[in-house]
Order: sequence, then C-alpha cells, then structure tokens
Amino acid sequence: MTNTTPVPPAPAGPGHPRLLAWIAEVAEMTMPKDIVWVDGSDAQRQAITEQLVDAGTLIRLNPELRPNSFLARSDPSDVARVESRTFIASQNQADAGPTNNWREPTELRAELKEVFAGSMKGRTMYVIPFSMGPLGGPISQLGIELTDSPYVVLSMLVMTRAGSEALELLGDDGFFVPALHTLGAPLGDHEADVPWPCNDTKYIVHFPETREIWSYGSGYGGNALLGKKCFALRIASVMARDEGWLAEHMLILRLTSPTGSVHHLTAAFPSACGKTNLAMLRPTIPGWKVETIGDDIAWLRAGADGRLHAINPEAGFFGVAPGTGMATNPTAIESLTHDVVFTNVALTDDGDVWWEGLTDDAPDHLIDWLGNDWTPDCGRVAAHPNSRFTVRADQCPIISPDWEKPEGVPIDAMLFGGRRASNVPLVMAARDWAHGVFVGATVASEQTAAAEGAVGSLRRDPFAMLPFCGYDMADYWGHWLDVGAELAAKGVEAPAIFSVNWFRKSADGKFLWPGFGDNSRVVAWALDHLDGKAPGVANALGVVPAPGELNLDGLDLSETALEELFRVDPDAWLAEADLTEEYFGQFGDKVRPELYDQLATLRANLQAAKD
Ligand code: TSX
Ligand code: MN
Repeated sequence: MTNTTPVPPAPAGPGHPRLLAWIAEVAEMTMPKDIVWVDGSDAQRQAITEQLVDAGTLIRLNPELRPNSFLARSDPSDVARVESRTFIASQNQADAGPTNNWREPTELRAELKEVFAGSMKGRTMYVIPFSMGPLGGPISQLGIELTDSPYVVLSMLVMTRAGSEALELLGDDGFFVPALHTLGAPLGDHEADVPWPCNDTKYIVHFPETREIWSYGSGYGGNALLGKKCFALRIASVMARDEGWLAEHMLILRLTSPTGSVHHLTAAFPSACGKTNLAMLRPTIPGWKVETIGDDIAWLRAGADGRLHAINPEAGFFGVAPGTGMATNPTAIESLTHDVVFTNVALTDDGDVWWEGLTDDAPDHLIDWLGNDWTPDCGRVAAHPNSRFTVRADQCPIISPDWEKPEGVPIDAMLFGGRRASNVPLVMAARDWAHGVFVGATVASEQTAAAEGAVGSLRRDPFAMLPFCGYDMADYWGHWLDVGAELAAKGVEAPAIFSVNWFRKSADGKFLWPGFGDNSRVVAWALDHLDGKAPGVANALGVVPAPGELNLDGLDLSETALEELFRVDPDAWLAEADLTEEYFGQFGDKVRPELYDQLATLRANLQAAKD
C-alpha cells in the first residue's frame, strides 16, 4: 500500500506501540481519508454534532422544548441488532455452543479482511479510547473503537467514558479490547453522502480468544456501539469465565427500606419485560426508596470482603422509546428533558419527539420515523418499535450517588424474570445458589412481536443471555455454579436468587398483577425474606410468600387473583420439566449434573404435590 493514511500523534503523548500499530494496520486496510483521535472534549463533540446536522443525519429538536437534543433517522433496513449475522469465531466450534453462530476464525478473518478492504474510503476514521466502568476502577476494562461513523462517536461519548482519560489509563502497554467498526459505505471522490450510510451485508464478529470485535455494515445500536453488547457482554463473558467473574445482562438497583436498611439487587429479563422500567422503579409502598445504578449490564466481581460487587459498565441508557411514558416510567421521561439523541422516533410539528406510549393520545400530525407525514388514522406506527433514546445516566433523577463507585456495590439479591401468562408465580425464592442457577438457566418468555416467532410461543432465554453469551451456554451455567462454589468455599454469603413474573394472566386473559410501581411490593418481600423477616413457605417450585407477608395495602387485588398468582399446576409443571429436559439435551454432556439434580428435585416435588 503506497498512500496509507498517517496515524496522527496520540493526544496523550508518544502512545502505545501495539495500539498505534493496530490503528496503522486498520488504516492500511480500510483506507480512510484521515484519522481523528476522540478526546472527549466539549469542543470536539460540538463540532461532530454540527457536522452531523449539516449532513442531515441529525435533526436539531426545538431548543425551547428539548435543549441540545437531536433526532436521527436510520436507513429503514438498519433498525436493530442482527442476530443472524452475529458470529462467535472461537478456535473450537464446541466453545461457541449450539446457541451461537460459529465461524472458523482463520477463514473468517481472511473473509473480513476482504470485506473491510477500502471500506472507509472517503471517510474519517475516529479512534475512540473508552472505559467500560468508572475510569481506573478495579472492575473496569478499556477498549478502543475504530469507526467511520460520527454518529457512533457521539453515541459512545454518551454510553461510555470515552476520550483522552481512557487513553492515558492505557499507558504504553495496557490491555484493551480492539473493536473495529465500519459502516461499509466508502465514499467515492465527489460522491454525495446519505444521512445514514450502511451496507446490506453485515457482520458482527467476536474473536473470543483474542478478545477482538469486528463489525461491518450497520450504524445502529448494539451492532455499532461496540462497548455495549459486543464488549460488555459477549467478549466480557469470556473474560469473566477465564478470570472468575461475571458479565451479565442485568440492571442494578439500590433499595432503602422504611427503617433505613440498604440493599442492592440485580435483575435479568428477556426483552419486552420492562427491564428499564424496573431499573427506574417508583415504589408505591410508603417509605421505600429506589435508586438506579444500571439498566442493562452488570459486571460482578468479589470485593475486598469476598462478596460479589457489581458495577454498571455503561455511562448512559440506550432505551427503547415506545411504551415509555409518564404512566410506565416517569423517571425515564424526566431523564429525557435535554441532551438526548433520539433515533427512529417521530417528529412533532413544533420540533419535539413523540412515540407510541409517550402520551395516551397521539398528536394530530407527525413526521414518522421514515420521514413521512403521519396522522393517527393512517394505520402505521409513528415511531419504529425499536426506536431509542440515548442519554447519559447522570440525567436520571434517581441515579444513585454511588453509581460510579469504582469497586461497585455489594449485591444482596438477584432476580430472574420472563413474560409468562401461566405457571410461573409472581415471586419465588430459590432454595440455594444451585437452585437459583437452575431458575436462571430455564428462563423462558412468551413472544410479543410476530417477527420473533409465533406470538405467545415460549422462547428460552437463559439468564436473558441467549444472544449475548460469548461461549457455550451450558459452560456458562457451569461457570455460575463455580462462582457459587467459590463463594461458599470462602464462607461468603452468595446473593439470594429469586424468580419473578409480572405477566401472569387470569383464565379470561387479564393481567393479575398491576406491575410497574407495585413491583416494589415484590422486591420488598424478597429483601424481607433474605433478612429473615419473611420466611415464606415452601412449595414444589421454591419458597413463596406466606399469607400476609406480601404487602398488599391499598391494592385492589382479589383473594382469587392472589391465589392464582401463586397457583402451582403440577401437571403443567411436569410438562414444563419435560421441555426443560429436552432443552438441556441440545447441550449434550456439557450440562452439569447439578442442573439435572435440580430437575429431578423439581419432578419429585411436583409428584409429591400430586399425591
Ligand atoms: O415494564 C413493565 N413492568 C415492569 C415495571 C417496573 N411492563 C411493561 C412491559 C412491556 C415493556 C408491564 N406490563 C408490567 C410491569 O410490571 N406489567 C405489565 C402488564 C400490565 C399492563 C397494564 C396494567 C397492568 C399490568 N394495568 C392496566 O392496564 C391498568
Ligand atoms: Mn439489553
């Protein structure tokens, strides 16, 4: 290559030889017109913002209504993560497991080099040094994203701690995860750009052994903001397996009881269960206080006291807009009053944003996410169902003062939930860690959108990690069992594990539980249970609230509804146990005997309940 773009000097000094060599190598391959270091300064962020406004990628919202906020409309074909094009390229296929798309790494690397060749022509390549987790924290990790998308740069500045401080922490030989991203839309000389460049061909590739990410063809969300799902879950889950920690698809909350006792919990839910709503819970029971620490990802490690401590590796929320309103998540709405990037929501006539669920009644006229006129009777949605807000976490009015504590917060409890119209009780405590791992491993959720499979069909989503685990799912369950054994060996209390289900329905198809802020009642029971104040009663599944333990004050919940919320149908559960055995079967002998022991216990308990 003769005309390779020179790598400009790093802002932090002479720099990191391996990093500089990688940047030069990528520049030689992708041929950007220039290279810019992202320093995290306001001046640079504003310049990139202006450039995106001029290019038509961002529309500035009415500053009187939504200061410093913007709307982006993606290409209509580039609106979500692409699981079919997400690959785990481990040396051995068995390490990726049956639930991931595996590719042979040497072959895929060669293929990618061809695809990436010249892919940044005519564009600027940005170098984004970023930290997942508080800068310099003991649980945090550094990464470098190379991208030709200025929209990705702005988003990474919101979602991570990006800029020169992260670069300085790297020193001249620090470890980082190299994360290479291109839109796959090279620009010819004098060729006009489009507002949302991308490519119909997409690759979201992870090399777990070398901790590398290569992403091609998409500018959207988890495909392109590589710190989030690609690094903080898929690559980090492998690092966590190798190093004895946990990288989880979990929100993090702090709860303070009326008596002032403080607890921290994490919770994992498949999509469409309202995880961000729970992360910003507004309790309906008096005296309880909730603070948000994270809404999507938790990294957990043993702290100085041996207990598991969690950090939120992210610095912002990339939340689904539709369904977010004053009734469902007032805290989120209050977080979105300024400095927000919205993507694929609708534009109002006065230059603000709207989406389904923001208000009960839609405005009389909008410009929809595709840029077309929209009226309430037109028969189409105004905002794309996967439209998003991108906002810094510190704009959340209930963000915990300790959300950036480098050593994290000690975790007392973990919740696993799914969307289940039947069978799964409102809340249940696992008997011990291994039982909790079984509960997490068997999480399933009913499908809400036709695109995901038949509506109402059960989809397994163990630990809500199905699309995000960078290695074999059964090995991952084994790692969870090992983490519990490690805590037990040290004589340290492991977090208590609970199953929750806000979505159980009556025979006539009505939700039995009011959900939302009233979920504080469930969380309060869980915390009382682990404090020994609500011992509960054992049933075939686990431990459920004893009569009177669940605070139902002021709730209009009938006795029959309460009964139905906790009813165990042994035959339905025995059928579910058969499905679980079948599900485990696909992982062959990688499923640890402890989990089959749990299945046997469940069946024995159900049989006993029948007799
Ligand atoms: O987010 C939800 N949560 C968790 C809140 C902390 N949702 C929305 C899910 C889609 C993302 C819920 N939907 C919850 C819930 O707890 N519960 C339900 C089901 C439900 C919907 C409406 C009502 C009650 C339950 N109430 C009325 O219709 C008045
Ligand atoms: Mn998520």
